[in-house]
Amino acid sequence: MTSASNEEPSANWGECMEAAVEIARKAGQVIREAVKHDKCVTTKSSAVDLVTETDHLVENLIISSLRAKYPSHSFIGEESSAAGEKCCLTDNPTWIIDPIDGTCNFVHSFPMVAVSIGFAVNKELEFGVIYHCLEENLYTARKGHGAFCNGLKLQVSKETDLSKALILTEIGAKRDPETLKIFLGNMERFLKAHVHGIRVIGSATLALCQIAAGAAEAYYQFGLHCWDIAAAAVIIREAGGNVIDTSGGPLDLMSRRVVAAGTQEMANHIAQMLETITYERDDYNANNL
Ligand code: LIP
Repeated sequence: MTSASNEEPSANWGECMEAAVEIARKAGQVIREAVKHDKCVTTKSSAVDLVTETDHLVENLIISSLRAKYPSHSFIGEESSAAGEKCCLTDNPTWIIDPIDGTCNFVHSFPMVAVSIGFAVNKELEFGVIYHCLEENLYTARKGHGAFCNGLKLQVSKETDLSKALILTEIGAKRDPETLKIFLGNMERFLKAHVHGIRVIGSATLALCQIAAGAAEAYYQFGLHCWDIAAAAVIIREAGGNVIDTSGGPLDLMSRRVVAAGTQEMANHIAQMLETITYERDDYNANNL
């Protein structure tokens, strides 16, 4: 079956996913070695939005390796975007890469650190690979082919009752008083609804993988990026789950916000209780240059 806007047959995506797995494992080796040593840390959008030389090294390793195999494809990378490269999704086959998700964890040698590689064609997510490199857990999913962790099939939680839910979230990089007030207000609303608990693990991709694995019922966040969501969205959907916008509508990959849950009912519960924190879209620059 040929895809609508470009000539490559979608059957190629299986081969592309194998290439993503291979380079994610190589990137994981680099991170496992680097985590043992002192890190040269700088900041980006805020004092808590950290980046290290290893983030740049790993992103260059992943993009140069994939670009050599697929020169006609497009690439969106966290650090290339931070350096000013356009971040926009076209119909062209596009790789969406977070070289080190959980950079703050990496800086502290806290084990929730992952490599995330998503792939989209015609703006449709086709597959996702997330490698929890410090624990050597490989999460993979391809549209229509199911989701797996180290080859074992993943299944989301089927819980629909909010008062039986374990929820994950992240604070993001904005820590101004207004943002903190809304963030803590959202958490308070769920705690008052007697959810079983709320967890913050410092890695959006690995938190989302817990939803795919059925280890928690829901995840919500404002302030994450398309490279935090792309791969995980395919993995959760192929594990039987739902990934939507915080308004309850369809996911907008560039909107910097997401709700993911095992069931549609749980996703709707979460969305209805959230007060929005606004962030500039990832494709803001692309649309305004
Ligand atoms: C991190 C996300 C986390 C978010 C952080 C940061 P990074 O990604 O995983 O959810 O709270 O602000 O965006 O920067 O480590 O790739």
